[in-house]
Amino acid sequence: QDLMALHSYNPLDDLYNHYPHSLRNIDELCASIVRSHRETSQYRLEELQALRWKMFSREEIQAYQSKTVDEMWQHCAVRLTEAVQYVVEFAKHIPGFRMLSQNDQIALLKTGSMEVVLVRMCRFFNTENNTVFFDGKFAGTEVFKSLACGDLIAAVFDFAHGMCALKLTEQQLALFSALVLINADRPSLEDRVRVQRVHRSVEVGLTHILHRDNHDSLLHKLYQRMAVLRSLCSLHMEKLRWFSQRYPLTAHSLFPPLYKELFA
Ligand code: CLR
Repeated sequence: QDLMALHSYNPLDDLYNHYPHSLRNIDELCASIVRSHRETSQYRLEELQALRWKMFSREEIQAYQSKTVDEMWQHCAVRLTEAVQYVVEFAKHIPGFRMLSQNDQIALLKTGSMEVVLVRMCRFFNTENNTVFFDGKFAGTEVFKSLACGDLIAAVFDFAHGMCALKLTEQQLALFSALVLINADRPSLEDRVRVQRVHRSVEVGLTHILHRDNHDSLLHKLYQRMAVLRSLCSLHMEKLRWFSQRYPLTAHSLFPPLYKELFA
């Protein structure tokens, strides 16, 4: 009985014992996560590469800068919410995610979806001129001036820069995103053990991919990035609280429902 339980616990644990069937499971797990990432990533890398030098003109930048604080917040909240919706789709196709209770799926998305959006941001970032793809063109930090949270924007751009420096492949990025999302330390989880189990299998998958790519040393750096992500997201929440206090009406009636549901 116990042995059966142990065996069904997690076949991926056997990876480094070279059980052929577990290797196949890992490959399948990685393949599903990579497929899900690809199908929900909005733009292919080649497309973004081709758009790389499409920048906002001085007039367009000025138009963003002359928006009021609440207009610009609302605008960004809409953009962020779109990005979050793709992350929700991504999550649904991570093997094991749908098996979690609805409560736990929501708990993971509540704290993790913004982190995954920020991880994904590196695909949309041009390190040569520190710009991010936003509203169809590449935007520098000055475009976000009217949000009145320069420290958050600077930290987010910094993070994107650091992620780009790791030069992750799409597969590595897919597995890392899944690892960030399936985190057993999130508050208000019902079944931590089950989340931990899914987390472990994704971790084995990422380790496997990094090993195959001869990049084992990346794992440590990725764990460091996860700590930075956590602090960025609490800064985002702090700004959101500040904003909701100053502009309760916009926050209450003009923010997308999903944005409110996840972050408020
Ligand atoms: C991230 C990767 C997604 C596509 C995407 C959509 C919206 C972008 C986001 C990316 C990066 C961060 C972003 C956001 C819109 C506004 C936000 C540029 C590229 C900036 C940092 C402003 C945040 C403002 C909050 C404080 C409301 O697949």
